[in-house]
Amino acid sequence: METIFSETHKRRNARSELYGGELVEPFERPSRAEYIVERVRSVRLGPVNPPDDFGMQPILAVHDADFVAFLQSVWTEWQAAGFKGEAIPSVWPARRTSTHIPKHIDGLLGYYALASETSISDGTWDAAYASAQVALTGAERLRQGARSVFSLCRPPGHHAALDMYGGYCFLNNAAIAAQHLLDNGAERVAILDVDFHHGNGTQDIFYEREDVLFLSLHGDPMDAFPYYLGHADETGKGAGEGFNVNYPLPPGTDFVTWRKSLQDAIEKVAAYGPEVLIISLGVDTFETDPISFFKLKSADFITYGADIAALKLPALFVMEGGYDIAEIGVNAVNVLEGFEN
Ligand code: SP5
Ligand code: ZN
Repeated sequence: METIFSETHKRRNARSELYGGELVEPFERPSRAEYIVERVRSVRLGPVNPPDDFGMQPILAVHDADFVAFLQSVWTEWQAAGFKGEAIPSVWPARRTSTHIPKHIDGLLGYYALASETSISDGTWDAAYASAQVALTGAERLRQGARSVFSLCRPPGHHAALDMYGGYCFLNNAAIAAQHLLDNGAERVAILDVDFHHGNGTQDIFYEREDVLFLSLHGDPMDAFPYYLGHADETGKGAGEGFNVNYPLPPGTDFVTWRKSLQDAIEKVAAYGPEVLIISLGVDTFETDPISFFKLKSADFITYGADIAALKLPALFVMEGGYDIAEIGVNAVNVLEGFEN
């Protein structure tokens, strides 16, 4: 399996994450991608190639244009306002507030943020842009006939919504890849999100559409980030009714239980009959992940990679989360090897 990877991910190197009232080193840090690409190379998964550049158009086919412009300029504007630290929102539109978009960068930041753990700093946009290109290049390889591709995206994307960033995500790489396939001849795409966290951004982007089936297995939002989306009763809206499927699972969920939801999701994907399957691949379901509460073991990642392969669909794996960094390479590549064998 070919891996697409951009060194530009290193430009995303924030100093701070607001966690439990402290500013800590971000869980989502550059070494994550380095461990994964190292593992890809050591098991000889296949060639590792840089992305092509598809420009802004496929990003703007998914995200709000003002939001994208904000991401491009926020760091410069934040500094120009005289702030000394990284860009962290401290105020939000909340219940019963107006829908006017403020001018001051402090207000604008909260307007476009869905969480405050994701500090913005120099290079964030460059890395987010490159990460989207990594996903797009993977999608393009499938269009050219590849059976499977690994888009080693960093920063991740599945929390990024139409016009919101957060949860370590800025641009929704999986959604951008899906839209690119739809805009180039595909009629139906399925996105299976196996990251520990609910893919709220992907759900948001496709919620009213029937050309993308979105399925997500995740920590129950009653107990886990992103808290405000990901319940089982969110099934889609309008033309999209029935094309959004959530599997919220409780603290302590082990592989046997998790796999039952996966099997159900796989049956639904098969019934939908998409041309392509995109997997939002987060390995924060691992038993020792520092911010998550599922109990998957390293060998389980091989097993479920094989489960997904049984669908016999062209597959684009898009890297999302996973924060037990010492094991992230083994776990992510186990899925890919399970899929291939
Ligand atoms: C892509 C991805 O995996 N994003 C995850 C973003 C999670 N950010 C909020 C983390 C809050 C963790 N709180 C858990 C308490 C654990 N003791
Ligand atoms: Zn996650």
